Parts: sequence; structure tokens; C-alpha cells
Amino acid sequence: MTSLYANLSEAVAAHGLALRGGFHPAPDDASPDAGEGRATRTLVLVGNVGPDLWPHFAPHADGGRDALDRWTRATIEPIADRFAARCVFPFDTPPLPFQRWAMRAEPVRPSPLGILMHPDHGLWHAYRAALLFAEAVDLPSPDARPIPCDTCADKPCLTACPVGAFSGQGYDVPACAGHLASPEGIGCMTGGCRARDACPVAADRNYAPDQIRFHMAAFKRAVCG
Ligand code: B12
Ligand code: SF4
Ligand code: SF4
Repeated sequence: MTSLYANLSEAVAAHGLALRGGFHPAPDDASPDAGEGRATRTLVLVGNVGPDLWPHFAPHADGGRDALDRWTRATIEPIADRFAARCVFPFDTPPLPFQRWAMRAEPVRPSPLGILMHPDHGLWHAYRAALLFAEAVDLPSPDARPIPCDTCADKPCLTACPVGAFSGQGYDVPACAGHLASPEGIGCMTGGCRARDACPVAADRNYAPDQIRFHMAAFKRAVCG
């Protein structure tokens, strides 16, 4: 018999999305309930990895605000209904702790850039939704691989930003935003974040150029207004 996880994986893959593991939440995981006041027994993450999402989403990139968030909601809600789950999103406010959940669900840890590093996908992945189940769902075996940052001696990601936004003191968002708003920021706007791009891990899983430009435009709107 095929498992619910396998069927769900197939349902999201039809839209260029991927299951990103799951876990059975404890009280300090801050999981929302599964709807109608029922506790969440299993939380499963949905996201995108490598270039797989873009061909599915690109026809819906309508130039309006939050196009990817709107598409995600329209895509995931019917799947959640079909599998008797409630869905929540990384763009919900106040923000839900998606990165903390990801560290419970799959072998990811913060890179020196802050965004999570995955051993197979490098920095080329993101989270799009969490499905909350009132019934326990069987999950794949835990994957406890270390992340490549642990053994990356040179850390080229830390020196590639033209304005030094990653100095070891965290991410200097105002410095990054100032650069993106200036004429010199064109390199980042068209080629993507230089720091993220400098990472050698899974370089062949980089997003397509159109997807890079789409995310950079959305990011600039978020940090520059
Ligand atoms: C606000 C926000 C931003 C802000 C501020 C980010 C910052 N570094 O200060 C801005 C607009 C600047 C931003 C920028 C970007 N973001 Co952003 N952002 C978010 C958002 C919406 C909320 C983050 C938050 O405040 N969480 C609050 C607490 C409640 O959640 P949390 O899981 O506990 O998160 C924190 C912990 O992970 C903690 N943390 C860090 N290290 C460690 C270590 C340990 C051991 C623990 C326990 C916790 C911990 O720091 C996290 C952030 O504060 C999340 C989506 C989400 N809901 O998580 C995306 C998110 C973090 N962003 C994401 C991305 C990809 C980006 C960008 C690359 C731009 C882009 N969209 O393409 C840049 C790069 C930022 C960078 N280098 O850090 C992805 C990261 C995916 C990944 N691989 O990790 C997320 C998860 C969105 C998504 N859809 O997947 N972002
Ligand atoms: S360059 Fe090295 S330290 Fe930086 S994100 Fe990539 S693997 Fe991690
Ligand atoms: S987008 Fe450009 S300015 Fe901003 S952190 Fe990345 S490399 Fe630096």
C-alpha cells in the first residue's frame, strides 16, 4: 500500500514542489493546531529545490505583488483539503518559525549567510508551506547528515558581497538594501546575490536566470519598499 507521505509527495511534485520532511511536534515547536482546535500530530514541510519550481510557476508570474505567494496558496490549499490537513505559509504574519521547523524536518543548518544549507541542494531551496495533520503520518527515516559549511575552509560566501553585508556580525540588511537601490546594484539584481552565488555547493542546482531576477525584484521590494 502506498503511504500518505508518498501520495502527498506525488501531489506536490505535479506543481514543481517537493516535500521537505516532517516531524511530530512537541509543545516547544510552536506548531499551530491542525484546525478546529485539534493538536497537530505531524507537521510536513513543502518547498522548492533547485530549478524544479520555475517551469510550473513562471506562467503565473503576472508582475503583480506577491505572485508566488498567491500561486502557492492557490496550489497548496486544495492539496491540503484533499489530504485532510490544514496549511500555513512562511508569508503568514506574524512569521511562523519555518527555519526552526526545517531543522527538525531535514538535514539543514544555518550557513554563515543565515539561510539554511542543505547537503544536496546547497543554498538553492526554500519553504513554501507547512501541512498540519491531526492524525500521525508515517515519515521517512531521519536524515542526520552534516552540512558542507562544517568543512568549508575558505567560506567564499563571506567575502563575495560588494558591500560586505556579511561581516560575521550577521546580515547587514540596510547595507544590502542601499546597494540594491543604487546603480551599482545592477549586478545583484540581474545575476542574483553574489554571496549566495559564491557558494560552490550544488552550484548545478542554481535557479534559472529568470527565477533569480524574479526573486531579486521581490526581495528589493521587501527591503527597499
Ligand atoms: C523576515 C524575513 C527576512 C528579512 C530578514 C531576514 C534576516 N536575516 O534578518 C529579509 C527581508 C531581510 C529577508 C531576506 C532574505 N530571505 Co528571508 N525570510 C524572512 C521570514 C519571512 C521570517 C523570518 C523570521 O523572522 N522568523 C522568525 C522566527 C519566529 O522564525 P525561526 O524559524 O525561529 O527563524 C529564525 C531561526 O532560524 C533563527 N536562527 C538562526 N540561526 C539559528 C540557529 C539555531 C540553532 C536556531 C535554533 C535558530 C537559528 O534565525 C531565524 C530568522 O530570524 C522567513 C520566512 C519564515 N516564516 O521563516 C523568510 C526566509 C527566512 N527567507 C528566506 C530567503 C531565501 C531570504 C533571501 C535569500 C531573499 C529571498 N527571499 O530570496 C534573503 C537573504 C537573507 C539572509 N541572508 O539572511 C528563506 C530561507 C530559506 C532557507 N534556505 O533557509 C525563508 C525561510 C523564506 C522561505 N520561503 O523559505 N528575509
Ligand atoms: S561557501 Fe562554504 S561556508 Fe559558505 S555557504 Fe557555501 S559551504 Fe557554507
Ligand atoms: S544581494 Fe548583493 S548587496 Fe545584498 S547581500 Fe547579496 S551580494 Fe550583498
